Amino acid sequence: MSDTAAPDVPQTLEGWFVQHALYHVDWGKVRALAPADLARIGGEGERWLQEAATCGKGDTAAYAVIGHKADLMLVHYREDIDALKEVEHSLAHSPLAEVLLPATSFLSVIEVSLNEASAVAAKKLAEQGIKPTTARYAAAFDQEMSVQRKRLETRLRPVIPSARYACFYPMSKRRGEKNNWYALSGDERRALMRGHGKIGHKHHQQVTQVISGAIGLDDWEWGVTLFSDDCLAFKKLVHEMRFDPASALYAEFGPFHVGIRGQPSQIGQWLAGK
Ligand code: FEC
Repeated sequence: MSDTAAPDVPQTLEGWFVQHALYHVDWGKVRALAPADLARIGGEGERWLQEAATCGKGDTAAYAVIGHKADLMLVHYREDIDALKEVEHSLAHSPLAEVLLPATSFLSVIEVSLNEASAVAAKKLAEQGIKPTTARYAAAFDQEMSVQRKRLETRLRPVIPSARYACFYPMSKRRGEKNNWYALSGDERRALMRGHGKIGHKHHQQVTQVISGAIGLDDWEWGVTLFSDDCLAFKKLVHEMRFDPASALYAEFGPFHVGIRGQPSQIGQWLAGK
């Protein structure tokens, strides 16, 4: 998106591309494997995960998912969509894939909103009498946005938080006949997001959230990934947000997936049921 778009269209910065890839394990097949084959798949799985996690530009983490929606969630952060395809393809051709069945996946890109910052910049320029349609305005606005980009770099390209638990779900903003997020004014949306941020901030010591935008990329508008060492903190945060108007009136949610972080060295033991 251009930095000079109308200020009421939320400005965003984008970082890593993200894939949440969920798989079932074919446990019947795993149980029927000869011990040597199980050891080979476990060893190759460890090697593959280790390589994916240390690829240099991005990160990969594995989670054992609780419940029947999936068994394994892989979260990949990569520089671009091509690199996401590469990691997906390399898994499909690895021995680990012999015991995996795809469950679902979600494609998005880490997003930081400049909704507040761009409104402040636009106001500042208006106060200086710089008109929005002029080249001077475009240059000054771009300058401000590049300052923000530098400030937010570590949030745009993070390492996957090392917390023990992750909670992932997709969501969209409601476009109902009565409550339509996209028909609100910029000021109304900013006020609602301020309220949202305030509630979120109360939980920021227990939960790290990564918001990734999926408009034009997948079936929901955002991916929400929460990381915490206390999985009850997910319930407390999401519950409190349900009462906040930004969620109560304007949010639609997809399926929730909660997983326990596993290290590459654990995958062989995990497949063996230990
Ligand atoms: O219009 C948009 O920009 C929507 C993008 C967006 C979605 C979203 C959903 C959730 N968040 C959740 C947790 C937190 C926590 C903090 C927090 C703060 C923000 C800010 C923006 C923002 N969130 Fe959000 N959230 C979205 C955008 N959120 C903007 C404020 C500034 C910033 O941090 O970038 C507090 C973080 C901190 O202070 O350290 C925690 C959760 C959801 C899912 C909604 C639900 O009801 O479950 C949880 C989409």
